[in-house]
Amino acid sequence: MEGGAKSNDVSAAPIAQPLSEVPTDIASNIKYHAQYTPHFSPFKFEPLQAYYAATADSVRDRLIKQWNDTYLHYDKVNPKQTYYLSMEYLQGRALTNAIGNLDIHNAYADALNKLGQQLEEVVQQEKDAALGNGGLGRLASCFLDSMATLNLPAWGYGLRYRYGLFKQLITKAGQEEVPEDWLEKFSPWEIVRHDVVFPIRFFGHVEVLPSGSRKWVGGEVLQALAYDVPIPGYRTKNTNSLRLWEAKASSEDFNLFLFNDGQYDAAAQLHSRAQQICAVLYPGDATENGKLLRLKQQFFLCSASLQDIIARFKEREDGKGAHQWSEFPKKVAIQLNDTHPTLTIPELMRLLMDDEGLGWDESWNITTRTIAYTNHTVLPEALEKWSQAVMWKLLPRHMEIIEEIDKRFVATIMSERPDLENKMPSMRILDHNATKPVVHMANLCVVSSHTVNGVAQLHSDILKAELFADYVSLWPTKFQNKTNGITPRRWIRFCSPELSHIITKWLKTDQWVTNLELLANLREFADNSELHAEWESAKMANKQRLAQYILRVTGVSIDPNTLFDIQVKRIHEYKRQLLNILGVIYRYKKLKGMSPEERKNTTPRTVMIGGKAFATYTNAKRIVKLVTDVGDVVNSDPDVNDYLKVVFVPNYNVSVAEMLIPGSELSQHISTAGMEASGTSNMKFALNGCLIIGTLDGANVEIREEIGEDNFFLFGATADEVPQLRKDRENGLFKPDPRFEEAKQFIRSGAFGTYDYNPLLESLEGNSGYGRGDYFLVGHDFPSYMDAQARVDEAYKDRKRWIKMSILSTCGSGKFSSDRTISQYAKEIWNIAECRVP
Ligand code: T68
Repeated sequence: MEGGAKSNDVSAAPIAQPLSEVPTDIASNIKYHAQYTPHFSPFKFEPLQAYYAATADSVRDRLIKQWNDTYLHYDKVNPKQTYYLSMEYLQGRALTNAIGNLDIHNAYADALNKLGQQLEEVVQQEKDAALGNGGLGRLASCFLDSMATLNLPAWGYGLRYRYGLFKQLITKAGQEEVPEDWLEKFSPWEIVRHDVVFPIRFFGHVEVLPSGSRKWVGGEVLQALAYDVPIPGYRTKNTNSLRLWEAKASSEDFNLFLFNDGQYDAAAQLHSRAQQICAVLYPGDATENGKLLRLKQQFFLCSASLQDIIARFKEREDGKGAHQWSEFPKKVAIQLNDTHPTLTIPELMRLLMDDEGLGWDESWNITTRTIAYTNHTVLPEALEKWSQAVMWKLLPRHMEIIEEIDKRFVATIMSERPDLENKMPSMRILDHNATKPVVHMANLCVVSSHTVNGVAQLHSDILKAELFADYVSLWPTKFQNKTNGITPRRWIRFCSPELSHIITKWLKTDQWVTNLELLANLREFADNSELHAEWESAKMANKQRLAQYILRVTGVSIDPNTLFDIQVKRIHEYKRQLLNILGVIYRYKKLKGMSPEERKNTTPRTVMIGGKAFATYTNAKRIVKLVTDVGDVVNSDPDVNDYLKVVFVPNYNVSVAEMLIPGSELSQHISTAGMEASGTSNMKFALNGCLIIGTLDGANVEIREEIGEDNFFLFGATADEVPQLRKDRENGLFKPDPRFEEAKQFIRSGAFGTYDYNPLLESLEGNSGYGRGDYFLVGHDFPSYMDAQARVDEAYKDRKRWIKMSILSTCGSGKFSSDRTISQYAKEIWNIAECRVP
């Protein structure tokens, strides 16, 4: 489309409803929606109605205006655009973020007041959009925020799961999972695009046409229908899109004959198979589940997104005459968020060759210049491998293409680098020798992408030295690092307005919200007693708010005058929540043995642990149970109550994080070195002036560099030492610290109830084996962990020192803005530039 609006375009027509920022006008707009957008009865105006029927709809009006302007502008300028493909987005709530980004927070608060409602209460009505498992999904959402804020022409693509990540209930039995029905009523933030529908084929076979070209036919064909979610940038008109696909069957697939014959299920078979595709989010983090369905989901995302991208490319280029395929990589950058959307590679090849008639070489050239891949893990069990047999059945044409990519890759190596021949088994995409041959998705990504990146410096170094070492000698410039980041809007500006105002006051500007490096300028006030007082009182307000929340959701009363010590993340053995709770158990035992006078010299702590365990990950669930059992005993023990409380925070999600992080003083990022690719909550805590106790793992390394080693409580083995320590252990050379033995013995003694903790404790015993032999080195790191905790206790007693360290944590967090990360992707991988809506 050339030069903006088409003749039949109504988007630019004047609208009667002005998008005013005057509270009385906003209130009237809210009332208008309460009456004329009838989701609920207009005669009741309670927080739920105020949220759904009015505020979100009213805010959405504004977003839609900006959204249309953005789309038209990108259409007109036709810049190179990035498409971020991810199976997961952990968006959380949208309302606070939208009115914050649009800079109309106060106006909406006032308007709601006029209608007898409190904005704080209204925003709580929104359910989290939890279309992700953890860090990888939340990163994708932070990236969308930064791409819009930086005015980058970039879209996210994902799936519209009916049920997102499960809701976690904590009962006597431990964790229980129930479906999280985020669409129970509806989401006011999505707009269905009935005109954006693409066919998606599964199964079938390959036909050779008389011309010699090949065509994928038969099987079953479903429809992908687009739902768009607006992604507003901060204080900019640019409003990008997150396009989520939903699977549908068409009306022709409904068999009226069978239905009339009373065979109701058979009549709607394809409809029910379509529903399954987007029914649930894959339970991620290293599990083996619902293989075929997961593969269908992945292909669904890849095929729908590519058809959409190609259609847009053609439309924009044809406006300039006719499209040239050689232009495609100059207009389109595709980023694969881990290997989950790998099928983008053979699908793009197929669309170019079989539908567009291009040859192999040209298609390969276009594909490899378009696609880049981000790796998020080195855990072997999380590296995707798909059964070749399953792939041949579901995607026969794609398997032909993958075979050809593999064959050509092998041929190139043999002719150009015969020295790498013995590396072929680990470098090849297909393994033919195994009894159950698989496709190595990470290898397919490395071979077919122009750039591969890790998510923190240490992780990227490990990728180059280990997982992808053989490819590095082949393509030394293909590998990059892009240290993760977080959006400062959601993760401080909106979740901690108190601290944000103080920062703005002392920096005399609020520019830091989009230029986080400016936080470094606070350093000159790090000893200023006035700043200290303000800082401490903001932290205290956040702690009080958190204490009220904990009381409400757990019934446990915690004292804001104690040290708030938090570990929140998915429950996994490598993240070592077990190390944390063993430390707590040891602390409890020591407190019990002290006189009341001695106890008074200790630093009182409230330890909060939260996170979801994958439903069939038994040891992770045992850890949840242990934390709750320890909490029950400790919290009802009057001897220690003033000095220690232990809380399991249920149903950890984005909104809960927004409550916890601002109220934290110490947070634990204590994974076995080399196993956490980056971590991103460490950045959120540090930004909010929370000190970190941690290992030299993932982004911890860079955070410590930035905020200074004196302000970081370091312990534990380094990534280099880990392999040797495991070997030593196998050779019986490990000597456990008596404190570690004492803590385990205390659990065995039954101090925390009758639940059978032996299997969990056994994972720490023995000499070798995954799940045994203390693979995660809890025992090895325990003494240095306890020593680091003792340093924390001492530091906390010195209020002045602690507050200074807290301020310095915030000052040193400038690097960890996702704006920085995204600028680097834009320059160094995507080659895209700002395209600001005037
Ligand atoms: C996380 N990965 C990394 N994976 O663990 C974390 N896995 O260190 C890093 O900071 C973050 O990615 C962002 O880079 C995940 O969250 C998954 O959730 C996942 C999902 C499906 C399959 C496998």
